Amino acid sequence: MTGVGAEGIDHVSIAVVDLDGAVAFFTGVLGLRQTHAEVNEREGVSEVMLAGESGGAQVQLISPVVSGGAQASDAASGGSLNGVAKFLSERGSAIHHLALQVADVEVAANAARAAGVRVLSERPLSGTKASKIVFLHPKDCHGVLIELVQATS
Ligand code: V0V
Ligand code: CO
Repeated sequence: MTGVGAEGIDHVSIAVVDLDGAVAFFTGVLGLRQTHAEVNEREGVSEVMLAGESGGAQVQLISPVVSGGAQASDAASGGSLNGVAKFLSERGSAIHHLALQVADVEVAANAARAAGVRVLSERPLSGTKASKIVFLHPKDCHGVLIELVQATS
């Protein structure tokens, strides 16, 4: 294994202001199919996973959830913003992160640290479908927020 040992692309994540509208576009216009949806309370996001007929990498749509079930447009207008709401208020809907598959996220995170890349949590966090994830700082990854994903076994 070289470095972090990324094995492939798990998902490309897009932060969107209008989650329902984005799902309608990615399914109805682009032809992907929704495979999963969940709310990740810790990250403060509502997320939808989409995949194409041939499988391969997924597309993840994320939008902030704020208390009371309000949406990104409300979060962006004031109050304390979570990371994704802040991102949306600064950039609008845009590609947010690239998630790479790894066999063992703790080993991968240590390899990233050894390469001088900032890992944004000391321990792995819980991601989509109970996967184990860590994030790498975009400033250490050529401007791209990278997520490392160990799928649930
Ligand atoms: C911020 N920056 C980004 C970025 N977000 N650059 C590329 N891609 C992004 N997504 C830049 C920003 O423009 C600043 O650059 C700099 O990084 C510092 O940003 P900041 O606005 O001051 O924001 P911070 O420092 O408060 O937070 C940024 C980070 C934060 C990336 C550290 O958002 C974070 O910890 N993210 C990891 C968690 C996360 O994103 N969760 C949501 C997805 P300049 O202006 O200084 O040049 S959850 C998920 O995907 C799950 C659950 C899953 O897939 O299973
Ligand atoms: Co993700």
